[in-house]
Amino acid sequence: MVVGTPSAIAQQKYGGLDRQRLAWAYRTMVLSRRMDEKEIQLHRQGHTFFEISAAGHEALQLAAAMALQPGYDWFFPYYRGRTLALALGITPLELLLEAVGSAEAPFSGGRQMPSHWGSKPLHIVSQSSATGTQWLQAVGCAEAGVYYRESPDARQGSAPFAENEVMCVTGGDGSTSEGEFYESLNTACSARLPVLYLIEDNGYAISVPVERQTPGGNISHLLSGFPNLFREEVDGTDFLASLDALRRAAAYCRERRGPALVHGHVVRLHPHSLSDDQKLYKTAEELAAEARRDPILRFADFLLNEGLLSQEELKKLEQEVEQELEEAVGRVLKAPAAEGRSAPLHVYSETVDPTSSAFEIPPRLSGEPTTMAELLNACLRDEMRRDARVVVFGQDVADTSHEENLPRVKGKGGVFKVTHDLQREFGSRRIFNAPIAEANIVGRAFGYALRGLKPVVEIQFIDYIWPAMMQIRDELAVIRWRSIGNFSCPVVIRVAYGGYLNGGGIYHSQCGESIFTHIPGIRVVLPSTALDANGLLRTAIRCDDPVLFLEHKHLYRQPYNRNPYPGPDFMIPFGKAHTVREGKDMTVITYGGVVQKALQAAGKLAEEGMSVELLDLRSLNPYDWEAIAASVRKTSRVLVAHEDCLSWGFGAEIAARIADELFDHLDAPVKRVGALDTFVGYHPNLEKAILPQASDLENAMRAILSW
Ligand SMILES: Cc1ncc(C[n+]2csc(CCOP(=O)(O)OP(=O)(O)O)c2C)c(N)n1
Ligand SMILES: [Mg+2]
Repeated sequence: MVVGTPSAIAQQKYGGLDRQRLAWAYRTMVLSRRMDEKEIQLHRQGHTFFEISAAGHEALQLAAAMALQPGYDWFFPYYRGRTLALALGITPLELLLEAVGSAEAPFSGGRQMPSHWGSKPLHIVSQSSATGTQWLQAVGCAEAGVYYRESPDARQGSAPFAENEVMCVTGGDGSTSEGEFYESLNTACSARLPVLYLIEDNGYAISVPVERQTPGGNISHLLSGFPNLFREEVDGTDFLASLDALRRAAAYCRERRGPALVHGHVVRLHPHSLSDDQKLYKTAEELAAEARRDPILRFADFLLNEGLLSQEELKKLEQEVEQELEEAVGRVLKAPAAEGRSAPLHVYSETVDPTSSAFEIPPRLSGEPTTMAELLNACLRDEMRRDARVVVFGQDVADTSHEENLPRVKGKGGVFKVTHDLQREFGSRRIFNAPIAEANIVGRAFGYALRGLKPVVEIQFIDYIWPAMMQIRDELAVIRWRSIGNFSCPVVIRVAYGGYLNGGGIYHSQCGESIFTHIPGIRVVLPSTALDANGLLRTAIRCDDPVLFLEHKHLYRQPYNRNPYPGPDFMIPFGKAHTVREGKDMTVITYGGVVQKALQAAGKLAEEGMSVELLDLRSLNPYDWEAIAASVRKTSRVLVAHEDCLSWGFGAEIAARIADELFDHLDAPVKRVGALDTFVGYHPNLEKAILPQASDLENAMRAILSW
């Protein structure tokens, strides 16, 4: 089945490969297979801790590598991609160093399981174990290339893109069941992106057969309705047929006709991984039939039958492989193991410290005080003017997707208008709407950031961030750590959150900050005033870590938190609390929507002569422990208050640390105020009972002061 008309590729004999190249192809497949077998042996001997095999997939992967170009095209492989990696230029020594988890393992320093490689010079992106996150990342990577081509101002450093580059993304039959697969096709097909999907269909996802994954059992048939998508089905155990198919697909992508999907039927000759026993769910007949389709045996037969290589020549190649492997194993077994003390490295950027004085630039105030929404908008405008790499996308963020209508409409610019009017200045290439698919937004942003762009994406409500959680938790937060700093994706995710709305209900009032502060590798920032929002967003955009930037909906347009415009350079470092009011009798630590409530309560107590110190943390990861400790040492009494549910909340962490490190300074128990452990109800009576009110804070303060 071929859909679309690929450009004519000369049908030369043996795919135009000469004897030498065919011999190299055979050797590479054998090397891959023998490495799998060797790693299984090393596992039995206790030298490695996991193994996952490419056996049966070799021909298809080799064909992909030969149809494309390392260091020019981009590769998002999955964990079964050993032959692809070897054929693109990763060495057996490098793979084995990863397998034993050596400190010298070049891609992960012993952090990743074997078969999760990534090489910057070869454009092989560090991969996770999650099935299906790679699809959207490849799409974002392709968009970044298009962006660079069309926006010369954004190019920095050497050759950030290549003409006609192709993103090759691979995955198994099972991983096409993930929603993100379809979310990626949505954008790749709509924007005709040069993404080459290679589906390595071995008929199983661990023990689940393909007909239980894919309606009709055939993914390329299923996708027949997707516009602009080239599709071709091929016997992936036949090397030359696979090479032909992949070359046609690559040509289609290079000609910018759209994405292409090659559906290769392969066999999984080994169990899913060393933790699996496939005899438990495959019959002996099935296993024998798979063995007969072994791509290496098929290729050897072909080479012999065509008289291209003799039996002796094949043997000689196999012996060469054996020797190369033995040498590599000998070196690897002497290599130093990963050391525990390396663990903290590369969680965050090691070169850009957003808590440093470099991010402390004072405001130059001008004009009348204005709202948080306005000053966020001003910051985005300033940063987009300053740096052509800043790209904004999300649901409804554009003024209109019909650009030609811009002169005739006022423009949407976000459901809270934070991005209003930016499209008019910066155009639809730099600020545009995304489909209602949160993983799509974050997964694509990953691909943009990977290539040095600065995506500032919007998730419309935190209540709906959860489809993006896999991309946030397993990808954005981890990529720097898992690749020992070789790759990073410093995306800014702006998210509207919070209640106190009188009618927000369950699905427009959530907080959830502690879910994200619990993830290492991601900064969490949460301003309560217009000025802080402006300065902290600028720091978020200029820093080198992924940032979750939480914007409280109730605070977007309050009269009490307005400020004048602070100029285009104003920045506030992360991890610096703001002392909202000074006091000596007790400390209240809070942030976001509760700051104002705490201020009201403190004002009441002040009328009775009690003096409360109020800290607004402003950023939660990192948070300002010095300011907390200094204040608690001064007042000896402390309340931690937040809008999110009380139990397992951010306050629990702060309270525990105070109890641990400041016990000697306390004159009263550490108290917490938070929402009831329920959801936020629609009727104002419910919301009032559920979310912390100024009176709740006042009562807690009185209780602490009465000790
Ligand atoms: C999101 C996610 N869910 C579950 C798993 C556990 N898991 C690892 S591989 C796998 C099967 C994948 O099958 P397929 O995509 O067909 O690839 P194959 O291993 O057959 O090459 C599963 C369920 C995972 N790694 N990621
Ligand atoms: Mg499979």
